[in-house]
Amino acid sequence: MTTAPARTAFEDNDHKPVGHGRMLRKEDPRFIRGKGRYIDDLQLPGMLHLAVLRSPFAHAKVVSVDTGLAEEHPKVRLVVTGAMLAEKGLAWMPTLSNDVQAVLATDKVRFQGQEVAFVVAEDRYAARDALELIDVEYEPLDPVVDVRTALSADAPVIRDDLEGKTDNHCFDWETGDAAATDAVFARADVVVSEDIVYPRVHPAPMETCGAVADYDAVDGRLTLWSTTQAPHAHRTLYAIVAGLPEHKIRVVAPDIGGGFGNKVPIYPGYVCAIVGSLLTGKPVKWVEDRSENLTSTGFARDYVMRGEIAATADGRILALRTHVLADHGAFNGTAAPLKYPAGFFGVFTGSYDIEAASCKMTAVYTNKAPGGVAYACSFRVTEAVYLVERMVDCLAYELKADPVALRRKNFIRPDQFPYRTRTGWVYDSGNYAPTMELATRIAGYDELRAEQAAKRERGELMGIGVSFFTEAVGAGPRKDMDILGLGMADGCELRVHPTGKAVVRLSVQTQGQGHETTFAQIVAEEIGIPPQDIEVVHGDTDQTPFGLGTYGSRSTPVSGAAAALVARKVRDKAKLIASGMLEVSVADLEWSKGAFHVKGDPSASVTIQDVAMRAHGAGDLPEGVEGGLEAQICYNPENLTYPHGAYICVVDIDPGTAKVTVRRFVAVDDCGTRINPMIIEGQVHGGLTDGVGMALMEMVSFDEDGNCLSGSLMDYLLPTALEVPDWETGFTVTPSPHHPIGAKGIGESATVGSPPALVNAVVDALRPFGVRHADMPLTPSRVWEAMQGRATPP
Ligand code: MCN
Ligand code: CUM
Repeated sequence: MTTAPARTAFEDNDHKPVGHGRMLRKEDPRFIRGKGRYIDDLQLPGMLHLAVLRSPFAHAKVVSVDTGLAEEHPKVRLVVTGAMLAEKGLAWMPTLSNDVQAVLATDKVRFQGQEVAFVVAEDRYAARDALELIDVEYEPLDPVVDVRTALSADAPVIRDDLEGKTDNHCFDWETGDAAATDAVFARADVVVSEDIVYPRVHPAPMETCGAVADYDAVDGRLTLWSTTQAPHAHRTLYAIVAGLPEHKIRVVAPDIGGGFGNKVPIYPGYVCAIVGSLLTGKPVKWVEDRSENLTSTGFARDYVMRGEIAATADGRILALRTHVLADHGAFNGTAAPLKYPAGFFGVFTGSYDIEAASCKMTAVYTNKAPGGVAYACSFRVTEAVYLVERMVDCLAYELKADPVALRRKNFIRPDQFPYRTRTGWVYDSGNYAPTMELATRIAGYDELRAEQAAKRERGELMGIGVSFFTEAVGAGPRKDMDILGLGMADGCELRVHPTGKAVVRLSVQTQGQGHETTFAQIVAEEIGIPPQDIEVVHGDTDQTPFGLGTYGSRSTPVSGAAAALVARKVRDKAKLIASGMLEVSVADLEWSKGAFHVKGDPSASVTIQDVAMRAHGAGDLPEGVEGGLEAQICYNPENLTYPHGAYICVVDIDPGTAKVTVRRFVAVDDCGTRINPMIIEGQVHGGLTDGVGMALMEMVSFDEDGNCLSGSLMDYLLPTALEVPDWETGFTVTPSPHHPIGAKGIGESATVGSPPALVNAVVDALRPFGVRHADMPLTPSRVWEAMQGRATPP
């Protein structure tokens, strides 16, 4: 274990010239000069612009769509309706969860903001103007807005497009052992239950979604530049949906201004852009505006959970039980491995060694935008961790136990790893106590408790919140995990050029995580070429091997492993060549970063650059060795990786206004081997900020007619530097035993771990009012309600 002193981020591997270390980001010179290349920067000759007409109603019959006036607009080239798409068999497309979703509405609109028609015009303004010339006659229907009544007998049926559908039931899902869990609950000394809502939130990336489609009718090639986190998977789906041959489709993800899961699904807008280009023969650009992004693209969470925890009187946690009502919106657009309709919610047993657990989930359709798995969620580990970490605090409340001590007492012990949970997940490695210990040390936990006691005497409201999480990231072993039948393995290719410079080609795609830097560092560590001499190519299906893309913090666990292994493969070949150059057997060679040495003769050595030249140069290579120095692999992970962390938050609440101020936040993360500490710190800072947003400010809400009330950043509040404290970070290192370099993912850890710490802190501050739980977002009005002893309004 390595530990960082409090309030510093500098580490042992700070200044390594080669390999893992705190290296500045290679992509930043481009970004800080304003030279990033985003979708909307793309200008092609003759390019046309597309705008989408969206439904004002949450639920309505589409009686007629009259496009006559719009077509007369002098700058309009094309107007397309659902009926026109239906003629081509393109009105519906599959979602990532094997449901179907309307590209353009034909029969009904099912959420406010749903795509109804599109216009392609000579410029963006004309396209927008012409939308107003389209006359749609709607016949409004009662909307289903409240997830709790979606299944009642008189609820209107939203998905009457599905054959035989007579209700709004989406799916049921169960995990764990219900009977065993009930038995443990029956003999427990203490049982605590609580209703917990994880509200609907939105990833709200800085750049909204968009695409430029360019169909070349002569050679039948489609190029689609789009804001996608998964270019290869999208290419395959376009091939399947549009019937275009896959080798004629090129999907390019240029620079992406934040994804956070929002850019995993295929949106109707992308398909409309493709149709627009097919029909006009011109490149067509579609870029949505902020409101379109907030109201119609993949949301996150929206779980209504009943949690129950059973324990002994002295605080030994015995079992967890939960019932979940999941709101999936109008189409099940969840992006998750097919066998996992609730994502990885099954890890809701958290970091604790318990006897039994069970979960029963019912998912329903409502008249809201589709989505569900997004916003740095680790495939719903966010919801799972929030549930268990709130329940452990509810138990601490009832037992009058210290939340740190209660957690420590129940941790899975280091000797129990690999640890199989009661819901069947195998945690690869973990060492929880030292991580918790470091967090309490940085925070000065005992002093904080003393300060709190003194303040309570004076009627001041100070809260200390703790959370501990274990994530499951790196989907995933292809025997269990696929997206619409595509196995979740990743290709990687490495070429070393004659002069010893290298190019590594990845199937994953960065949205700001710094892959151009960190993947160069992984390869550098393995073959000793400086990271500056290694170019990372990604985000272009024509340039990179197939793989499933970036989400679920899988890039490091899966593609990171691929990059290390492909580099080792190249190094193995380099060793054969070096043995020829040094005229010794392979067994007599030693590798030390960047060069092969003859054992016992330090003067006899060749560098990797020497070998690269030889591999391409004149002269003989050893028997059976081909020229060139390159390799390709496809990596199928053996298991997920399970990073963990301990977070401690300190809040002050103004007793007069109920406003919460986050005074301090300590985050100790363990993501195994750390590739770039600076980038990790950036990921953690971002995720913690997300956590403050969700815990205190963010919520997608609807009125009773299904109007989305958070369609702008005036209403959907995002945190800024003003709402967040100076983050205090630390780390421990528990390598993954099955990952070639021991690395685990980090990209979503802080978003997963921080909301419970914050809510636990607020609830802790409200202890004098007898508050055991209050739902996010803890706005002043909600905190005020809690102080008055009233439950959170839905
Ligand atoms: N890293 C490291 N050492 C480790 C683990 C990771 O140095 N042990 C580095 C990686 O090399 C990478 C970064 O940290 O540069 C994140 O790695 P990883 O945890 O593998 O996550 P991904 O690269 O797969 O990123 C996806 C993850 C997800 S799913 C969401 S959602 C999210 C997140 O990343 N979206 C982001 N962080 C984001 N950060 C930015 N700036 N923008 C987004 O859209
Ligand atoms: Cu769940 S958001 Mo990320 O996995 O792209």
